[in-house]
Amino acid sequence: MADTIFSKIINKEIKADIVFESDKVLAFRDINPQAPVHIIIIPKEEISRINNFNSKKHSELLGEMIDAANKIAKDLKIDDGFRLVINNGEKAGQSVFHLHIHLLGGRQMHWPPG
Ligand code: DGP
Repeated sequence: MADTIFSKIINKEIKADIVFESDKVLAFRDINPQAPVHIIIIPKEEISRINNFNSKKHSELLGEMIDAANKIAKDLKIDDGFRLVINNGEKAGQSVFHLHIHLLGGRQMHWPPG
């Protein structure tokens, strides 16, 4: 597994405020929240970025990440409106090269994003 900060969170080598965990998926509060609710949802399997997504291998896993997003949104009472974001590559703002979905909510969102 590539040694990103998220693999350290998966391995419990560094602490995170975990809001959901299953065999394959982990979710925790973002250290630098951009909304009242800002959760990072990651696969425990290391996929560096969405460029490397392979539907034959990863569809079920991505489905579990979306299921987790819906469950967390409901648990945290933002299921009436939230945003899911995947940044792919530095140009899109990706800073941690372990695939993750941002779940943002708890405020009015605007479009287009910056
Ligand atoms: P991105 O820029 O799309 O790669 O998002 C990475 C996010 O990860 C960013 O919003 C900040 C968050 N993050 C980075 N390091 C840590 C950490 O050590 N703990 C937590 N909870 N979040 C982190």
